[in-house]
Amino acid sequence: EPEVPSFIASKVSQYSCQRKTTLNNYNKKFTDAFEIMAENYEFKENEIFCLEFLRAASVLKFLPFPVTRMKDIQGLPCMGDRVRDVIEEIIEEGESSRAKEVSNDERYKSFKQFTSVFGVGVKTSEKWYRMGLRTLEEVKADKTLKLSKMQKAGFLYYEDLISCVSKAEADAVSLIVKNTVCTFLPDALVTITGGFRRGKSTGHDIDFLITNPGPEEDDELLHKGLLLYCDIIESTFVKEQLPSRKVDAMDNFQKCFAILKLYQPRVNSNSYSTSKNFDMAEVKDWKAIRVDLVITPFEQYAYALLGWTGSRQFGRDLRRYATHEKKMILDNHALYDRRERIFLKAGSEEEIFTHLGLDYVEPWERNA
Ligand code: 8DG
Ligand code: MN
Ligand code: MN
Repeated sequence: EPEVPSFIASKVSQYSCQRKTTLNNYNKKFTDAFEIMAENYEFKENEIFCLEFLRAASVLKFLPFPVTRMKDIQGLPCMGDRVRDVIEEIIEEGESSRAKEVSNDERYKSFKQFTSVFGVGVKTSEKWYRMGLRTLEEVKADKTLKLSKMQKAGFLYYEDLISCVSKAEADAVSLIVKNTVCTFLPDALVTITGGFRRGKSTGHDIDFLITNPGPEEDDELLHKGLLLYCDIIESTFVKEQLPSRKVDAMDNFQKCFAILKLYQPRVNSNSYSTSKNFDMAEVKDWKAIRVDLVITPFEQYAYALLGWTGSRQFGRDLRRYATHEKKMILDNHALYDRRERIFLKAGSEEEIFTHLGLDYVEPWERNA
């Protein structure tokens, strides 16, 4: 057998938080098909089938070799009949007819376009689709639609926002955010989270976590200039409340889903900035970039960091593991032990893994 000898399929955990998943994926042709299937179920609000395909994709991303025969997936968790059918067809035909059907499906194509706009989710897409709208051109042409402030910004900066954010842009924005935050809060800690912390080289946005060590919190920070578009959500966290049990719970931090105006380096310079190049007034010398800013109280920082680093699937499995294997409840604010009826404090991600009885998984191994 050519396979890695130490690999034992039956020992692979069903929880991605017990696996180390880096960015090198030997099974992209399978996982791409699964992700299309999962997205289509998400558009149909079928969470069970959606998660089934996302979990299967996550298991194959972890495999240290490419699957070439059905025997290769024997004993692996999360390989239900629907998943196996897709794998079998890809092995035999090179592609999945189901995934192909979905990607050509009118409803899927419309939802894919609609949800590519910042501020448009499944609910809005459903509404537009029911109204008979099929493309973004048709949406833009329909003057009777009442768009939210977020959606208007989404259309206004559409081209910039669908182009990926590069690591260089993320680093440039990071400097700007750090400088700006530090003029208001000199001791603040600003950390990139999300995909860039997991080692990805591109992203759809840049995620930041901001905390101020020490007693006082600054809930004015987000209200101070700098942004092209900013939808500020005030903190709704209530002390002593139990962590949320929902699979995909939103947290209660003060946060801001923003669009930042990043001035591009001009011809003879190679530095990014947020101040204008006056000699190039006619050409657009900036790019709109999606930025998530999350403000967290210092004592919740480790939990927020773990939650916002993702991946989404890794976070889901951490919470599922806590609930089903440890009788604990985990969210982005806290970990609650239901047996002991206490909140478990943590000053680092390592401590949270220890509380859960899990081996530590580095951020770049959380690409589940
Ligand atoms: P990408 O931007 O490169 O596409 O990938 P990403 O960085 O992994 O995804 P993301 O959508 O920016 O989300 C980053 C992590 O933040 C993800 O694991 C889920 C987590 N997260 C929360 N709360 C929320 C929330 O309210 N909204 C979003 N979008 N993500 C959240 O913990
Ligand atoms: Mn992100
Ligand atoms: Mn984000």
